[in-house]
Parts: sequence; C-alpha cells; structure tokens
Amino acid sequence: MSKLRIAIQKSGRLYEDSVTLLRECGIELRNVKDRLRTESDNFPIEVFFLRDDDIPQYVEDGVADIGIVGENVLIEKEKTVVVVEKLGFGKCRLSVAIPRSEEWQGAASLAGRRIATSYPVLVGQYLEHNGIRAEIHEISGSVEIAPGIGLADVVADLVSSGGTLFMNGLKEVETILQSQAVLVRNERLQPEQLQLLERLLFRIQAVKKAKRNKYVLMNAPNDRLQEIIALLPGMRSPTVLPLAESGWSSVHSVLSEDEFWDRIERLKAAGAEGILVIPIEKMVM
Ligand code: PRT
Ligand code: ZN
Repeated sequence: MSKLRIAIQKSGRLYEDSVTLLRECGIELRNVKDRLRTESDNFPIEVFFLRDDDIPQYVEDGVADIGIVGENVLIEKEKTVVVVEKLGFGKCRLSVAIPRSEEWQGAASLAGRRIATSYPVLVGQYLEHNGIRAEIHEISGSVEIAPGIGLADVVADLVSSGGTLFMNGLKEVETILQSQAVLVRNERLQPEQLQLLERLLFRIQAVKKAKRNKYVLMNAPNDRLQEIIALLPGMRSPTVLPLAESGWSSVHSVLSEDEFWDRIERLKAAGAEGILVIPIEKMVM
C-alpha cells in the first residue's frame, strides 16, 4: 500500500510540536529517538527527520510528499511547493535590530551598512523593496553577536521573546516577516498521496479547531433560559437537560477562544451558575 512521506525537523524548535501534532492526529510513530526515518502502525505514513533548511528541497523534489517547516525557511529557500495549512506553532518574526544607542529613521538608516543575517534572500527583498543599498553578511548562527564583535553594524534575525536581542545590546526596530510553521506539499502529488493528505488535513483541522474551542456546562434557572441560550452558539444549538432540582436546567455548549471571557461574563450576569469549562480534544464538524 502506498504511503504519505512527511519531512519534519530532526531536532530543534519545530520538532516537538511537529511530532505532537501527528500524535494528536492519532498517528502513533515507532520509536522516534535518534532515527532518520520511522513509520506508523496505524496510518500509512513514513516520517523523515531532517534539518529544517533541507525540508523545502526534499518536498520540491518529491523525495518527501509533504513537510512541516517555518515560513521563514520556506521563503528563504525559494523552492516551489504548495502551502497547505498554517499550523499555529513555531511563531516568530524576522526583524531588523540595531545597537540600542542608535536612532532608527526607517529603512533609510540601513543605507551603506553591514547587515548580518542568516536570511540573505528575505533581507535582500526587503532592501530592494525599500530602494536601499546595503551589504548583507550571511552567517549561519549567533547572528546577534555580530555587531558586538565588529562583524556587522546591524542584524536581521529571528525574534520571539526579544530576550536574545536585549542581552546583546540590540533593539528590534522593524519586522520584515511574520512566520509560523506551515504544512507544505509537493506540487504534483499522486492521487493516492493526495487522498492521504486529505485524511491527514481533516484530522489536523479537527485538532486545531478543538484547541480554539472550549466545552462549557452551566446550571441555568428555567425562567432565564431563553436569554442564556441566546448567548451560546454551540455546534448546532446548545444542549439543554433538566436538573433534578425543579426550575433549573443544565446547558451545554461550545465557545471559541476569542469570545470566551466576554460570553462567560454575560452568562453569569444572565443568571447562569456553576459554569464548568472543559478542554476539547477533537472537533469534527
Ligand atoms: O538544525 P536545524 O537546521 O534543523 O535547526 P535550526 O537551528 O536552523 O532551527 P531552530 O530549531 O532554531 O528553529 C527552527 C524554526 O523555528 C525556525 O526556522 C523558525 O521558523 C522557528 N522559530 C520560532 C525560531 C524562533 N521561534 C526563535 N526564537 N527560530 C529561531 N529562534 C531563535 C532566534 O533567532 C534567537 O536567536 O531563538 C533565539 C531566541 O529568541 P528570543 O527572541 O526568544 O530571545
Ligand atoms: Zn536550520
């Protein structure tokens, strides 16, 4: 039977989240430690563990059918693959940072300066877009120390908390790219692989949706029921069950993250009591 071959990071910031996502999709992987490839007993998938930088190439070449990689790496590598889904982890941004003592007057401040970065393509595009000429120094790691040791004047590096820049006397002044991990696929997948990808994607979307939603239960006085139900969206409509105590009902529904606190406050104000909030594992619509 044919398999779906997926490339994920071997170790590093995307590894844990990538393996966890597959597990949450019900895909059990045989011992993943220190392996270059592994398979699953309960889904026709083969996993290749690679350096993140190599993933776009593997997927473009069709050595892997699909892959999980940061948008920053994907764009930098300029490979032709199809982005299937944003995965919501590995979030960071590629930013310009300058010594804290310097003033920033927009991209023009970079004219004629030496910029250290691991992302020469992205930085080159940014400079071109702004009509600025500057010198790009490509270095593969520890970009943040470049100004301190006189290798460059400024940097363009990945940032998440900003702590690394701060500790190196730098300040973030401009974002070139917002990035997160994405699922990518080869442009010309075989029908069997496309079908397997559809199955995987269906599961990924159910997992993502579940994370954005909570299951809520509450007790509601029957005379306020209409008001309370009106505050709850639910998958179709809320479930209402009578409580043992007359005059009260138990109301069950699903609330999304972005409206959660606002709704809870309004439900309380409408007379709901004993509100329980429960995480959802999967959500299939
Ligand atoms: O060995 P391999 O080549 O596979 O891994 P790698 O060392 O090239 O990459 P890795 O594991 O560091 O990162 C993989 C991907 O994670 C990146 O390509 C991004 O898409 C994503 N990501 C998310 C990050 C960060 N957040 C991040 N903070 N990648 C790197 N960083 C670095 C940042 O450059 C800084 O030096 O982490 C440091 C700490 O960041 P602060 O701002 O929190 O201090
Ligand atoms: Zn890398």
